[in-house]
This record gives sequence, structure tokens and C-alpha cells, in this order.
Amino acid sequence: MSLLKPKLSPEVADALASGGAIVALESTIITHGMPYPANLETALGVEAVVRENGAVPATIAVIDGELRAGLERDELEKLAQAKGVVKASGRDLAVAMVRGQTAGTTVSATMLLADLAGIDIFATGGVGGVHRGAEQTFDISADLTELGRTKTAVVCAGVKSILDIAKTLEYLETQRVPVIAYGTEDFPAFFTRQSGYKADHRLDTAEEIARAMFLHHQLGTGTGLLIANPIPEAAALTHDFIDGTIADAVREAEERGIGRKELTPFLLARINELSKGESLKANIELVRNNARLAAKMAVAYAALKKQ
Ligand code: PSU
Ligand code: MN
Repeated sequence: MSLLKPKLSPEVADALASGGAIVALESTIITHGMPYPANLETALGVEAVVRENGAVPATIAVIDGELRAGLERDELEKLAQAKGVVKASGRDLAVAMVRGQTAGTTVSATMLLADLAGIDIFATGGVGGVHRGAEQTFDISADLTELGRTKTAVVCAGVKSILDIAKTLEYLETQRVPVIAYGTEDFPAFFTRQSGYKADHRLDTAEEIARAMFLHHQLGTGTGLLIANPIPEAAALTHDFIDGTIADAVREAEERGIGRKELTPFLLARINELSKGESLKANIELVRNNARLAAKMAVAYAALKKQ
């Protein structure tokens, strides 16, 4: 049985055919991670940043049941305003196809589809992880198991402290996923440049990260890589400001009994409200920053593959 491939935009198809640099982008951040119109502006802005840095953007989603890599502007506009869109992790894709649904793809689903398309690098804001209280709820994002089985390098700004960061790092260790911090020893916590935990590894250039990716795959590890890129200093929030807000949002979710796939979108929306939009501003900046690094990695990686 042959493997499916997502339908490629002409630009992405050209780049793949010529061995050019491509950066995959996810769409749950558009459908469930940010409010309209900030989600659309961010999606368009991130694509522009990828292009400015020499790579082709491939936003991944399911549109009317069709797997897609590379969306046109009007499709992004529709996705950003659509109501009742599915949040699809890798396990939800087949049913979304059968039902003809439109879905935002999580990190897990985006990695899977990027890999099927032949795209090696993917930029996002934050990945899912082990939720606080997971010892009771068992709530561990499929993003982490996907990283343990799919060969995509994911550039993120670390994980938010809506998650149990220590357990998330432990889980990635179990899954044989290297966690590489860019230009720092610290594992960043999304809104802040430090989480209180160290990353496993530090590399200081996009070229070095691309070489590490190349070798990681040549070793037949079969796993992805997590690249943690700290939010730019000027956009970072202070621990004092954001930690209380996150704690309030987590408590509220618990009180209201929110769980499973609704939990992360609820927390993101609540943190945005409680922070009066400060978290959203930081979120936009860090995603752009990740797109920049991912594009530079993609340029370096494309050159390595041609050697
Ligand atoms: N964290 C964020 N922003 C996001 C997400 C996580 O800061 O948009 C989204 C991503 O698409 C991620 C998904 O893959 O949430 C994880 O959801 P869950 O925790 O339900 O696995
Ligand atoms: Mn979950």
C-alpha cells in the first residue's frame, strides 16, 4: 500500500522538486491558538518571514477533507475565520478526510503530513507536552509521541508553564528526542527566556543545527528533534507577570472540568484575556522569531542534502 501525500501548492511542489528550502507551518495555531484577526495577520506575517529568509512556507491543514501543504491567501483567510473547525492531531486525520472536514493540524498532525510531503523542518510557537497534574489525568500531548516517531525538526519557543515542564523534558528524553536550545543553555518557557530547566544541548548557529539534524537522521534514530529558540529579549514577559496569569487559567480549567483536546485552546484563550492581550503580542513575536530560525536551518539543510 502506498503512502498518501498531501496536495502541494505549486510553489511548494517546485521547491520540493528542486531540493529547495521549505518550512512547514501548522494551522491549529490559526484555528484554535489565536483569535481573529491576529491569527490571520500572524499566519501571513510568518509566511513572509520564511520567504525573507530564503525558504518557501508550507502551511499545513485539512481543507474540506483534503490534506494540504501550502495554502493560498484566500484559504488562509477562510481558515482564520471558520467556526467549528476540527482540531486534528495525527490520529484524527483519516476521519476528517472521510467526513470532508476542515481541520487545523496540531504539531503532531503537521509533523506527520510534513514528513509524508518530504518537508524536514517545521516552525511553530509552542508544542504540547505533559500537562500539570498528568499523574492523575494522564494528559500528555500526542506531540511528544509524534516527536518520538516522525523525523521532523520542530522549532518552538520551548513550552509554556501551562505544562509540567520538567515532566515534558523527561518524556522527550524517554522518546529519544534531542532537545537543542539555540544560543543558550536554558530551556525557554515560551513567554520567558528561561524555564528554570536546562536544555540537553546548546548550538549557536542554524548551520550547526542543520548538521546535527543531518547526522541524527543518518544515524537511523527515526525520531524528530526539538529546537528551542528563546523569545527575543524585547518581547519577553516577566515571570512575575505571566506566572500568576497562567496559574489562574489552570485553576479555572480545573474548576470547570475542562480536559482532553479542549484544555490547551481554553488555556491559551484565557491567558490572552487575563493578560489583556500581552500574551498574544509575545506569542506573535516568538512565532516570527521561530520562522526566521527555521528558514535559515532549511537553507543550510537543503545545501547539506545536495552535497
Ligand atoms: N501551545 C501553544 N499554542 C498552540 C498550541 C500549543 O502555545 O497553538 C497548539 C499546537 O497546535 C499544539 C497543540 O500541537 O496545541 C497541542 O494540543 P494538545 O495539548 O491538546 O495536544
Ligand atoms: Mn491532551
